[in-house]
Amino acid sequence: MDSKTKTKLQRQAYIIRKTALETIKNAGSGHIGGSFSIAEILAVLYFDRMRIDPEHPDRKDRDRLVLSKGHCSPAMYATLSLRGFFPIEHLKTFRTIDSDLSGHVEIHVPGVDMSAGSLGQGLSVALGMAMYGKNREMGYYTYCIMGDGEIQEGQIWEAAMAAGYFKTDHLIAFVDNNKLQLDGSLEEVMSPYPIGDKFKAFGWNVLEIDGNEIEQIHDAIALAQVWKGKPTVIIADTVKGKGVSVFENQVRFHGGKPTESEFETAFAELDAKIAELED
Ligand SMILES: Cc1ncc(C[n+]2csc(CCOP(=O)(O)OP(=O)(O)O)c2C)c(N)n1
Repeated sequence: MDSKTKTKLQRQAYIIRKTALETIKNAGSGHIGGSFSIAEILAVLYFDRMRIDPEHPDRKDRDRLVLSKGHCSPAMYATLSLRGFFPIEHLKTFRTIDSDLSGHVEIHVPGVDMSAGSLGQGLSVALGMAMYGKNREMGYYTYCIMGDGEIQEGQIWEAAMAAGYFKTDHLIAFVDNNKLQLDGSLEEVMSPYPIGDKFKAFGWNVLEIDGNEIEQIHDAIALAQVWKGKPTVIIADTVKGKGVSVFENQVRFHGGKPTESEFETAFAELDAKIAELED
């Protein structure tokens, strides 16, 4: 990857964070930590690797993405609006009663391939989409983003077992390994580690990367796309709340609301980063 593209995508990740935070501030609620940890993954997917067409969000040969950790809708909706699926203005309706932009991702929104919010279900759905495409040789890839806390759910492992058994290449899953869940660290609550060995045991290719590093995300996806006969899981080591000093690694910002001064600090830091990454 050339350095210009890398800087462009890094900047895009920070624009996603800023747009997500504006959306959350306007609504008065929304999940910051897990939205911020996946900003680079979304930037690389939606602004580089995915075959998508915002003018025709339902075209049959598009790549699909299931945001299984559906509470991270602020990042997803920011990404989709910035990519042109719907007007950025529409984000102002987030979490209002008549809006399609609810607190967890909804399939009615252009660009969203699956509703999610009840954790643990997304990998099963992504597997179904991937098998459909593979059996019909449609050539598209299906991506799934899961939380590291989310993989405590049993249904994930049923899907993992089936995906390995059916040799479902074209299925590329991410585990957003930000090490925190709703009310503490994974180690304190119920450790799923070592995650890679568990997926390997079910017949997956396993890649472990720094999930806030653009180039590593890009290269892992490119590698996963050429592997045949196995699904791939990319275990993305990330920081919850990444990019803003007051949010990083703070369990309070899983879903908690910042104070006015924390919002101010956050926007100042995000603006500085976006300016620093300017062409
Ligand atoms: C089945 C289910 N149980 C509980 C919840 C409430 N919940 C929302 S987010 C969350 C924590 C998820 O942790 P993780 O997957 O690590 O998410 P992240 O840190 O990336 O935000 C929980 C328990 C839920 N949405 N679904």
